[in-house]
Amino acid sequence: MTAPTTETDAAQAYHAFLAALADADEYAAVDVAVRLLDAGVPAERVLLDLVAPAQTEVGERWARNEWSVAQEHAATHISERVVAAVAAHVNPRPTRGRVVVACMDGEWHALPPRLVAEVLRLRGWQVTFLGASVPAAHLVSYLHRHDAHAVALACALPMRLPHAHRMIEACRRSDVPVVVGGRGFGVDGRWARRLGVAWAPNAPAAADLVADERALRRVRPADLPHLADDEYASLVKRRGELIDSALADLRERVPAVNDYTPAQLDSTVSDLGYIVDFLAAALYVDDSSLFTEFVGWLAAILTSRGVPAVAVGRSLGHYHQVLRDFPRAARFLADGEAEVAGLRRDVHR
Ligand code: B12
Repeated sequence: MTAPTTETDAAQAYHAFLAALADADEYAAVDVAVRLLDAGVPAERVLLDLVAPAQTEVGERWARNEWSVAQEHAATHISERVVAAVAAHVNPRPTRGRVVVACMDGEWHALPPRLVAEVLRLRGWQVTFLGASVPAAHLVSYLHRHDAHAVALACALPMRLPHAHRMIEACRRSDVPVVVGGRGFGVDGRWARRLGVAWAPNAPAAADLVADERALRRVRPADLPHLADDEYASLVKRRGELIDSALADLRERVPAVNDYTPAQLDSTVSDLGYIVDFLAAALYVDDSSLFTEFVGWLAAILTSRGVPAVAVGRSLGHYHQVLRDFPRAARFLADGEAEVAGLRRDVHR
């Protein structure tokens, strides 16, 4: 391959990389990355301009039901191999303090923070990457045993925000400054601000923040006075009962549900659970847009798999009825129902 000195070369490399992911050809994918490095492209750019956008595209293809879960898993595995190959190719020696990078408890999207970890390493930090789903107690005991300059915590799913907050607080109690990132905090980091923690939109910004300890510590406290209404806590307590009643309601109103295969039933129960979990997270940060964004996403995912958006609207309506004495939850559910109704209008236009 020729040196990617022009935009066209970079675009060609990206297409070759995506094609390698689509063919589950790890050798071709590693070749594309290594050739870019050999042509003088900085490792950081290979990670952020090749691997990161390709992974986002993998997600889009899965969401549109063009790629199966198996294809997504294969592609992600290859991207992980490529990140390891890039890291081994450059392999800088640390000259700065230790930064611990970890995923929140229950968070399995380890590749995005792995990219952040590699960028920090490239910039001279000694990085300990703890990977997916790290329980808060284990993270804290690790921080106590190792002198960390900072901890970087990743969250890809907004429904994990209440857990994220507990984890951030646990790190704070150990007096280690925290930076967070990932799609779970919102595209503009607005939910990180609500939780009172420094946020970075991408790996380079995270590296800049980590290098500026005063900025890292200069954050406004969490802003969660609404939690006093107990809606979040009650919803979490009633999770199982809510899902059971929503399923019973679906069985009664949509007879086809009674003929679902065990796998279809499983994903229906998961979706009913996601609705409760995203609603709980929205209540936690007191932001209806967290819930409506999720509803739009869920409707799109189901529609691309042949399930009409009206099914989501029906379950939202059920939860709305059951939770009518919870003013904030009822308002968020009404917003969600309006979102689904808007999507249906768009489809029929
Ligand atoms: C691969 C993948 C998985 C893999 C992860 C494997 C792994 N080793 O990482 C597996 C199969 C485990 C998975 C599972 C699920 N996934 Co998934 N996944 C993805 C996918 C396709 C790619 C993730 C990725 O690597 N992105 C590339 C990175 C580079 O992008 P990025 O997140 O924007 O990262 C940049 C910034 O956000 C920031 N950043 C990111 N992390 C951090 C951390 C710190 C500390 C900082 C400072 C900055 C920072 O810097 C990065 C680079 O500059 C995404 C699609 C997507 N758009 O990301 C879906 C996606 C995130 N997954 C999704 C879903 C729904 C799920 C599941 C719920 C699916 C299911 N039904 O089971 C589960 C949940 C599992 C869990 N509890 O965590 C949805 C989330 C939608 C939503 N409404 O929130 C997405 C968006 C797919 C989609 N298009 O719908 N997934």
